[in-house]
Amino acid sequence: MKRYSVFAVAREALRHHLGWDRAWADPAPKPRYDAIIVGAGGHGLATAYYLGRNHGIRNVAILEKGWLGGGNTGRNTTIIRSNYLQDPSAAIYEKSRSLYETLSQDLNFNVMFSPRGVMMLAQTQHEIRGYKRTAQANALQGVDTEYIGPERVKELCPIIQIGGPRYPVLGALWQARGGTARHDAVAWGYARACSDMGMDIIQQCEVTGVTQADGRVTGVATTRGDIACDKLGIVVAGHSGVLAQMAGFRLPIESLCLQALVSEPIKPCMDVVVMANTVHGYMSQSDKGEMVIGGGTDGFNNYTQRGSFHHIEETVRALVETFPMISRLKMLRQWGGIVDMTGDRSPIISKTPLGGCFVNCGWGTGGFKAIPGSGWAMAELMAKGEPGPLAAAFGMDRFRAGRFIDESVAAGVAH
Ligand code: FAD
Ligand code: PYC
Repeated sequence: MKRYSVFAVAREALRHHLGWDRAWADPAPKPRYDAIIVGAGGHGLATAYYLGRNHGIRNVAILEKGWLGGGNTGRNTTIIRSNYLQDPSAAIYEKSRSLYETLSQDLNFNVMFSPRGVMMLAQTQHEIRGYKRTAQANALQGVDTEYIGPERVKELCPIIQIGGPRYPVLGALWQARGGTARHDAVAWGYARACSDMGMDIIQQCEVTGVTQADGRVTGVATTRGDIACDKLGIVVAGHSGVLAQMAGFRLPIESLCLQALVSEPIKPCMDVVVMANTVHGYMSQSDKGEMVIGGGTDGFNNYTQRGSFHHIEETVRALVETFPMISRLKMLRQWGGIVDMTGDRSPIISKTPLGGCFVNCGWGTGGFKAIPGSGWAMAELMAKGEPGPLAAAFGMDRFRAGRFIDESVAAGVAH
């Protein structure tokens, strides 16, 4: 595949952009692969990419029932941070954040990583204590965060109303190297790199069954025929329970809808990301100028990708208190995605009771930021058959053993 560069852009500008290659191929499925990944979201594509790049396993298919990046990866509010409390979480999220720093260069695809800084507002005494504790834990973990006071919050984000009527801003947990990236570009960049390594990305191909013999996976049944494989990675977020059932085991996952909305584009007014977890809202400004807004999950399990009106109302009402200027904005679009929630709000990167079958799920409301680190860890698990240091704590056996990795506060999103 031709590399993207300033010279390539100049050359194509001179010939009416007729010389670009397709970013990824559209192959028919082969009868057999060394490894199959189900789900062409960010986590599935990143897993395939690091299987090829780090472990030399390239006879790989990524099967996607819809279009690549059309699940939560293309529906999220793109916040990237690593300010988690527990050591295993800080390790994988910080690995991920650091991979984001050079992802555009690694993939030769501009993922528009923007380390503009993320703040989590403290609006109660309880949050002040919680975020100070997190800042101290992060210092020990080598994650660069700090607790800042309200004046600094106002300086970093002038459109905030510090003295809100119900929930004044008392301070914030600030991560200067957190930020955002373009979500579609992350999926597209990994897809292009996978295709360039000779991997097959097969869209419109739904996995409908998992075949097995003598306790090991042998392949999958799909809407485009049966495909054999030695190893299977299930990376389907909100549909993890469905795939696990096909493979014959159960997962401690609940599927819920999380929704977001964007306003009409306005002039630049906010160059940091703000999460206000007590009032259930978070906001950033996209490069197009839209205010990108999200709230909490629906209060009931479901598989719709729509969301509900009362949540939009609650989110906007809460944010208007902290950002009065958004009351004047028209909202343009709203959508939902099905997030996969575990009880401890931490992911599962694990072997399963079925030999050769591995699962990566449970990223819930917070897995966009984790895509590179999760792909790295899942590829290592699939290649070696055992988890490496990044994934070791995230096995599904922790729910049986009671070794929870409680991140319900760091998850930062109401659920
Ligand atoms: P997905 O992108 O959902 O990919 C899974 C894929 O599997 C889908 O494309 C699906 O079609 C496919 N699939 C399912 N079943 C089958 C089958 N049977 N056969 C074949 N393919 C199948 N995270 C953050 O870090 N920061 C945020 O700001 C943030 N905001 C969010 C806002 C919203 C509104 C939502 C919904 C999520 C948000 N998240 C955020 C969470 C984040 O989006 C997800 O954790 C992450 O994108 C999950 O990626 P994935 O690759 O695991 O899943
Ligand atoms: O995990 O940072 C996060 C997040 C923000 C909005 C949704 N998830």
